[in-house]
Amino acid sequence: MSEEEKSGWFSRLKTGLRRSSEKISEGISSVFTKHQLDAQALEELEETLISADLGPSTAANLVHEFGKSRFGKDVTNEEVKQALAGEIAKILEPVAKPLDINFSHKPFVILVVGVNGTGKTTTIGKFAQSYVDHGLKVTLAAGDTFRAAAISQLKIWGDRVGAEVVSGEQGSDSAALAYRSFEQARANGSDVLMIDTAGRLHNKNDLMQELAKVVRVIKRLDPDAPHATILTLDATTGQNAHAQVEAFRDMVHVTGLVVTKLDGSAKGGVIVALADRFKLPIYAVGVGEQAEDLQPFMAEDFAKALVNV
Ligand SMILES: Nc1nc2c(ncn2[C@@H]2O[C@H](COP(=O)(O)OP(=O)(O)OP(=O)(O)O)[C@@H](O)[C@H]2O)c(=O)[nH]1
Ligand SMILES: [Mg+2]
Repeated sequence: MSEEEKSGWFSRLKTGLRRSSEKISEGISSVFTKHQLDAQALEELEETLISADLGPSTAANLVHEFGKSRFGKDVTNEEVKQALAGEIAKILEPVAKPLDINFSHKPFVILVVGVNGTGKTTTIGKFAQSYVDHGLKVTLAAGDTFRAAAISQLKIWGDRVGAEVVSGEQGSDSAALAYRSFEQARANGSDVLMIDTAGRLHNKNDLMQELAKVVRVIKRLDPDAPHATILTLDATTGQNAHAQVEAFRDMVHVTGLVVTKLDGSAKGGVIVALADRFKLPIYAVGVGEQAEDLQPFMAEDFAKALVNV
């Protein structure tokens, strides 16, 4: 990324996170009117962080770390924000890992799972665009055979980015489709195969069975596949994201997260709580619906944007 692109991206992240960062900023301003970091101020700071979706345990840890070095001292709002951004960045640093493609697998198979509406199909389109931009050949599998609209949505992305789309009839077996897409991606010399999945079936058990079957069937062609499994999470759902990680982690081997809809969400702080609790890599974040709205997750930038420093 060039410096210009970087600063453009940072300002978009900052704008996107404005509703989240306002909450934290205003909370800090009202806490530190008296400028002394005492027990009550720390408690109020903790409440502010919880209300910004950082979660009770992460908020407690952050405030504890922060209080250790500064308790009883005079502090300014700006110092509080800077220090907080630093502590948040420390939590985020270990999970800020882009999705690396291992080219010894051809194709490198990426399975994308998540609750309906969290951004699976859009995220696939965005990743596909960036792979194609880097000169890679990409095949997409319309594994969400549950809805006709899902198949056409993926085809639109395929046409847009120049990726072959393997699809079947609505209601056909998604595991069979995944198998066929793998064979086709091998035959057409693809570097990457991305498999879309349904977010909702008749019930959670059906979804679990179907995802397990997709994985089982893919492994017949390559025991190491899928080589990455992305779970998409919608930032606007806040704390509910925790339950989604737990549910999907039990079904499939989730290797990393993509957190979408950070533009305009007031719950962007949930990323910090997720990072602290699950330690799963955050491959990228989504700040809009267009192909260029997916960017690698950068710990320090995110921490600064969240606290608005
Ligand atoms: N503002 C915003 N909208 C997004 C983002 N990512 C996805 N969307 C929108 O969210 C809606 C749902 O996205 P999809 O990609 O269809 O979600 P999905 O997980 O495939 O949904 P199902 O196929 O129903 O399971 C679409 O209108 C997307 O354009 C994002 O980062 N920001
Ligand atoms: Mg979809």
